[in-house]
Amino acid sequence: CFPGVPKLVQLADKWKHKTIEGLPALARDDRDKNIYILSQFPYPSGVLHIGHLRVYAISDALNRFYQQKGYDVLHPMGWDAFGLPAENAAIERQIDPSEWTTQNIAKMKDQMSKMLANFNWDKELTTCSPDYYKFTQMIFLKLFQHNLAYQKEAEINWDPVDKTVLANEQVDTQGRSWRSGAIVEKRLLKQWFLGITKFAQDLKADLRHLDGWPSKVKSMQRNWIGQSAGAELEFATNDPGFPSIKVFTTRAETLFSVQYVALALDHELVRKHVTSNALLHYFIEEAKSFPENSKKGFMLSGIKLINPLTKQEIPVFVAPYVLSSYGHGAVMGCPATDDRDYPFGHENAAEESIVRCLDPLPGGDSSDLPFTSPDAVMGENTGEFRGLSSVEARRKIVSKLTSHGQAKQITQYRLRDWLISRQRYWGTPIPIIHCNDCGPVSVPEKDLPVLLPKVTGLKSKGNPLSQMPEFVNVSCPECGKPAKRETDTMDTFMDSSWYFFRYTDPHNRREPFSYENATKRMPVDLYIGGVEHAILHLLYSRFIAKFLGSIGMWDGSKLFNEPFKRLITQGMVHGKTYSDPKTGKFLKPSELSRTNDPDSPVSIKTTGIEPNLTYEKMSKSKHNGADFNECISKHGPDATRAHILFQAPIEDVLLWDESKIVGVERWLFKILALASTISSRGEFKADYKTPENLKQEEVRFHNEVQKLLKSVNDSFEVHISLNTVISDYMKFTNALETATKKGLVRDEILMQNLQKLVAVVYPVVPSIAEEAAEIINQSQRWNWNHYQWPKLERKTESSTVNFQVVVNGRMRFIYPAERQLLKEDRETIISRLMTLPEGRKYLLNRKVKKLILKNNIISFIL
Ligand code: ANZ
Ligand code: ZN
Repeated sequence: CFPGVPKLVQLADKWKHKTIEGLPALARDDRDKNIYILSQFPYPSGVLHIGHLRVYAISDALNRFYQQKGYDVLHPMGWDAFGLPAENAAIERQIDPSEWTTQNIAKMKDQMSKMLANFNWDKELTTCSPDYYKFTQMIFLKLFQHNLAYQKEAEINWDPVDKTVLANEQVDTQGRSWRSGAIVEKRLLKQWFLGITKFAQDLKADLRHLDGWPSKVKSMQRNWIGQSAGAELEFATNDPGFPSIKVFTTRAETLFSVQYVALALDHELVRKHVTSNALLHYFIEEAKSFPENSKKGFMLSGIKLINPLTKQEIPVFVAPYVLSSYGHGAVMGCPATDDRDYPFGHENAAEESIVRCLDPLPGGDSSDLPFTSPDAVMGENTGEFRGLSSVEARRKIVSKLTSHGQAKQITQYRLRDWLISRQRYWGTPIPIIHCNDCGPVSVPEKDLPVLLPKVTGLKSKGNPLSQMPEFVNVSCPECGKPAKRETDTMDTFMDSSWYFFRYTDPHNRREPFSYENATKRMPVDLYIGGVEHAILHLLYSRFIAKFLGSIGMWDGSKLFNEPFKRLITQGMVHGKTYSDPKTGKFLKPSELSRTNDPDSPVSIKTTGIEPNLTYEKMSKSKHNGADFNECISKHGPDATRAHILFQAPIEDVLLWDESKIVGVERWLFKILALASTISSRGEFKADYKTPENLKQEEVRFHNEVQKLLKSVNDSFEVHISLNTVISDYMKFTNALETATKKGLVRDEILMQNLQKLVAVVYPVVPSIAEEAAEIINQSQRWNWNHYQWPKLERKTESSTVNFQVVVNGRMRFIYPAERQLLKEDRETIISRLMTLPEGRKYLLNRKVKKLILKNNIISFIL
């Protein structure tokens, strides 16, 4: 710490009340100037960590900046409060999850006020509160009424530890649950889905309009949606009960290489045969546990297909490598050109040799199989298409088959419908009643919310709702007969897919939000959050926003009903990590010895050797965590905020090194010292303008300050580059300090610029700004509005110039004179210079051949 730092902590306490309130509303120049700044709402785990500190430091600085510029800023905060951790904590501790959640929210809110974050607490929302989830249910019912929520028997991912269904996205590449880490099992269950795929095309196409999004995030979204243009082709069968099979292909020109068709395990034709074929049944049961790249297959020996182009007969296999939920769950197998079909064909259709149909482009090599390049030339045995490029042949083949009714050009998406059912307690109940006669029926709007019943002593994992007869047994809203309530709750991504709309109208009791409020405030202008949400949360939110737009609940047509105009993804915060170079073991602070000098080397206590130093994701096991509360109570919130913004550009990983905070602390003291020094130089007029007759040093100072002010402004408004803001603050402070110490600038100009400095540092270090403003106000009779963002002034030019006098190419002396001098004639200039001793020294009795005037140079050729 810089000596005296406790003072920074005291100052924050002194001004806390005022700073967390934000700015007193300024008289606004323009009522329509509003902005919506949002940081992703946290899960109420009970503690904020350094990563949160980073996000809220960013969003609060932007929030205050826009307030100072006279905007009506919406900067709300809330809690993403449903989900497993609360439920698990409740089971462990035998408390009500809502109680646990409420306590955690209180703790985290306190931390937010400790860091001086100014949020619109009057708009706070909590997703587990009935006055929020009532509207989550209402939105679900709107989806249901538009056929975008439906039930389907589906093979689901079952987490045997948490006893719940997981979305595909929640299972990692090793087949483990993202939360419990357990190996996920496959089960067949009736589940609720949302029809996000109906919006796939817009979700893909509209990414093009999101100029304010990092391109990395857009490409992640694009890949996730996975659009591919191709064709569906029909293969006739010899089964009169099942006359044809459709396959999806992006490479129709490879029809000449097709040697089999492979079907997914649950393809309709397979299901038809499985009842009468015990071997097939056995194969399918076994195949469920095969790896995804399995080469195993089962031939449906009675069935033959006809290649629609070559009319050849080909066999059909059942193969686990075919995805049931992509295209038509059927692949035309081309061992010669596809790297998945090649090993499969080799293993299963081996008696025939591999049939090739493509040659490489001139100069290329195709000796290795499979030859997968999509840019090729049609080879032997391709009839009328021989010699065409593969792209050209593809087009012609599809159009030929289309004219025979055997093909159709289509676009496929990898995106699947969104599985939202969860068999868990702590979530929004799905507002549906199942009736034997009427089927699934909406809970009438007047009966919303379907309250989550209180459960005392949550015990087993799993879903307690299904074991509560008083919850389950109801009468059908349509026919009045006994019926059963749905007991699944919703995926919590559903809660967070619309919360940004609710902030625009948080107290509306009738509807999720009013059309007017949402249309006025949405889209969110600046959305700040982690890259970990780059895919799902953003995709679901975009889907729901587009859906709500499509049914006229808001008008976002200016930006294609997109919810987030500009997206800022902050990088992670990594901690200083020490490990033993021999064993690789992570070391605790207590295992290290260090001197008081932060720059001297650290050593391992037991061995005396120097540990390895790396920066890694903070975690308990690496003993590299920085504690939010500790940091703030040691350095104060202002220094902490400035430090975290200063250390790295927003999008980059931030290497947290607390010792570097000293520089920031020193800077803050400099501001306070300058406030005292300059204020003590007298009393100044309140409303003076920058004087006209600036001396050259004053001009230089003035211009430097203007340049920095412009840079600070643009870093906030255009580039959102907050590390640059801090370094510009420091430059500004140093310029002011130098000018003050050296007496280069009139005191009134110092005072004027001190005020500007105080105003512009406010977004990042509000209590320092308040304190400095108070110091100034105590010594001055006027009061000024230190919240007003300074207007940029023109750069000025000095009326006096330091002319360099050059004689025969060498600079001889400096002549300070008014700029007007340049307009005088040659004789006047010479006689003015001759009044100086240096002028006489170089010019007396010499003949001037030439006199050149340029900028601040007076050059003589003698
Ligand atoms: C023949 C072919 C030949 C194919 C070739 C590719 C290369 P993308 O681009 O990802 O959309 N396919 C179709 N349905 C499938 C399913 N249910 N499971 C697994 N694979 C499936 O991939 C499209 C290609 O994936 C399609 O084009 C099809 O194989 C395969 F040299 O048809 B292709
Ligand atoms: Zn009914």
